[in-house]
Amino acid sequence: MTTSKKSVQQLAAFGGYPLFKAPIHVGQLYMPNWNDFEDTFRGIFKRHYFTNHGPLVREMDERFAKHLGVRNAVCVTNGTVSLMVATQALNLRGEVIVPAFTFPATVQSLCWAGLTPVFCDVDPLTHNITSKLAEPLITERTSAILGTHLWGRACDPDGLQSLCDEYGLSLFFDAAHAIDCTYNGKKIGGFGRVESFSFHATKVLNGAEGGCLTTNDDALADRIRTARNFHVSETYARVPIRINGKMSEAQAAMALLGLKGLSKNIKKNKDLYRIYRQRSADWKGLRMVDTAGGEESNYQYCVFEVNPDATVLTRNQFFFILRAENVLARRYFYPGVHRMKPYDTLFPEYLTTLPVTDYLSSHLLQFPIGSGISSDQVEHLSDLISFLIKNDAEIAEQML
Ligand code: T4K
Repeated sequence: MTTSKKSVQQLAAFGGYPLFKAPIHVGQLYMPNWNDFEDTFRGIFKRHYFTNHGPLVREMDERFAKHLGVRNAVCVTNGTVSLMVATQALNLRGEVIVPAFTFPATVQSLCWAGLTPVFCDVDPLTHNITSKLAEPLITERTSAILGTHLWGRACDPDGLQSLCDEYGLSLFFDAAHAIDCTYNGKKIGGFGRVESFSFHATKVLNGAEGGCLTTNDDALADRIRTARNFHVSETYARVPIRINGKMSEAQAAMALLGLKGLSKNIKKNKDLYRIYRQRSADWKGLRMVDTAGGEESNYQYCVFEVNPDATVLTRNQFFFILRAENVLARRYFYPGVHRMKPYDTLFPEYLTTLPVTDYLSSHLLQFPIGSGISSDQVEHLSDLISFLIKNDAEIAEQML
């Protein structure tokens, strides 16, 4: 049960009762059907086979490749290890151009491989790096560009591919947000040399943890399969170093059920996204970001931009007011990776060269969406936001 706010004093931030009794999260948190889960796990118990490329992992590799329409999918432990394995399989060296407006894993996977990240600013509309922004950063030390399809919106695949072809660079993508998103109507998964997905519990395809590399390059797929494990190798391609990045049977069981429920899950996201879009049409100072850009999307992230010219409430004030009401909105990605340790001291030059990244990281807010919340809850939350916007001056004054 929720009670709508009639006065500013009733806001939980000022001592009132929270709008929601239990916290509501931004994550997808898709739960498979319990009986299906039990059946799948019974199979694991019966086979006494838990890891090292078991039948469920192989099935997930095959099904995910088919689902995306790519030649190879290689499942791994998580989306971070996935990127680390990609750097080894691609045999990169020197510098890699990468956004700072992304989850830290995108950049840190490069550092684990001894590569130097070169931070590129992002486009204010798509929130992604582009060929135009990346080209001036290319030096003789550059070996690759790693783009993130942020919020599932494609990261200039054509422009970046032409640029990489021209300069002889490898292009790969962090597609952690982009399962079932398209570019020019084609599913993300086959762009660049390799794409890296995440099946984290908060993602649209929940493997509890898990990740996957997809590529149409068979030789590269062999190197990825070699790099993801130490002992039981299916392939004997040469890679600089290897890691235990294997997906377990338990993860594959969850991931397969996640794949089964994917379209239902995306439909739910889309329905909730529509409610937010309708309700936010007259929200002065809060603009819903178009994460689909006219393509198919999984609507995994519901992103709003706070416009300081149209409301006196800051992004952080919205964030703390909502937290008090048990709405655990998120400030992805704050701060930009260039402002995190160790990059702020290693590369202080970026503190002044990424204006769009800095703007976005201090003005965006992600609202709850996904299987864990209902349309009623989104309506109640929307009522609350409308109330905050209507009373922004009084609230801001009380927050001083
Ligand atoms: N590249 C990009 C662009 C990424 O966004 C990510 C991960 C990666 C690479 C790396 O992929 P992985 O190595 O993670 O596979 C979350 C996720 O942990 C992370 O996977 C994700 N991106 C990132 C954007 O969000 P947190 O720390 O902000 O959120 P977390 O895990 O606390 O979860 C969000 C909310 O969901 C919480 O309020 C609590 C709730 N929750 C979470 C979990 C895990 C639950 O209720 N149950 C749960 O089991 O990072």
